[in-house]
Amino acid sequence: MDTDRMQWFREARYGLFIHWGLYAMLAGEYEGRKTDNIAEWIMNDLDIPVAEYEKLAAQFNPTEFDADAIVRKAKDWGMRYLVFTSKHHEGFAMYQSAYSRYNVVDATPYGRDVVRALADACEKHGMKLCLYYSQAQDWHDPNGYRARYDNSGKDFAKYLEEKCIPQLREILTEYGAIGYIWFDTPMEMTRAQSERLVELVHSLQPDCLISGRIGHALGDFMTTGDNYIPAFPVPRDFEVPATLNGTWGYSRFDHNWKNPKDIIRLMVKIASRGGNYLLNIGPDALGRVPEESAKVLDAVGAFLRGNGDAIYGTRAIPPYVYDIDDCYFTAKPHKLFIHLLRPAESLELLNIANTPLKAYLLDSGKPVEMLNRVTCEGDHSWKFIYPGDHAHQVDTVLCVETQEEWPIFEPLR
Ligand code: FHN
Repeated sequence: MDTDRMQWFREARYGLFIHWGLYAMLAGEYEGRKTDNIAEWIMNDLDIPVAEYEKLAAQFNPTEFDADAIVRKAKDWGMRYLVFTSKHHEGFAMYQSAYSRYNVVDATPYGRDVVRALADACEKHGMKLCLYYSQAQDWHDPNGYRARYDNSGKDFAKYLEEKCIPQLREILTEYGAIGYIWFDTPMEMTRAQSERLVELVHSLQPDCLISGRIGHALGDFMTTGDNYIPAFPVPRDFEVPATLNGTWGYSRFDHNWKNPKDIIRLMVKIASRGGNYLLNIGPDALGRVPEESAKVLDAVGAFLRGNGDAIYGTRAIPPYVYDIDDCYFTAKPHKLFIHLLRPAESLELLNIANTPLKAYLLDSGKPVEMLNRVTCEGDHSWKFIYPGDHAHQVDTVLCVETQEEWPIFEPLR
């Protein structure tokens, strides 16, 4: 894989996903019926007819939406890129499209191009912009695929030629450099069709990456299942798309929020296995970010301000042989970061054969007492004594600078 094109992605490690479309207006309920699935699927799951669902556009007026504030927040939260749903499965474009009037500028009283507002704000604040585009499912277009429906009578090739490809061309030519296109749910697309989209993207923006959900393993990086994290270090680039509660689009019923501790733990696990964490917010009908999301992300942002060096730009390292409760490793050249996600006064690690140069708490730089010895069983042993005031941190990150570039984890003998 071309390393230069991938460089920003590998460094970033943490991105903001934004799911926003007409579904935000229903917020998980249509005509008194609640959906028991993710909120952005409500049109499909409650069988809302196209002619009814599209009426939502005539009321879409998110006067509280502030692209600049969201991008500033994303920076504050420590995110290094932002991914916005330019068109989700519902088929509604959140930018002005010449190929379908079913878009946020031409079909709503709001009349403003949301992708444009985000692109401008990203450019202003130095944030990498990426766009989600649902290339196969389009529940508004008569020839777009629809999960759990009979798609046999559809002319999918026509949909590709007349909507998907022209719209991709628009988002790749009108909004400046795009970090990647996040394709999703390829369904029955053939390999040739997926390849055609890959070629299109690369012909318009050679550096633009492609998500794993293009299908047929043609992505520049692998996309895991939603909220699924690999159990082991992965030898190729990957990203984990994930929710803060149980839905991507806004739902007024879902209050099952993860807490900052959950998120930090997941972030550390994902980084230690070599991946990026793409964490979602779902603004409501007025364009407001749910307060609960912001609160959690604020706390994670505070953690990253002190400990970001142990996440950004880290690389997957070989598995460590012992299972130490709540302990994970991340690394970059000559630095091994030891994350301990529980209170402790001390920690002993066996079978690390590096030559340590110094050990300190990452957030404060405070030196940590370290005993480096060989046990009578013949194993290397590192023992750390934590300063008392760090006993109750969510994640106490120790940095051990080592003479060798990468950790030397010894096998069991
Ligand atoms: O169907 C979508 C879903 O609505 C959401 O966009 C997620 C994000 O990864 N992707 C699909 C399901 O995997």
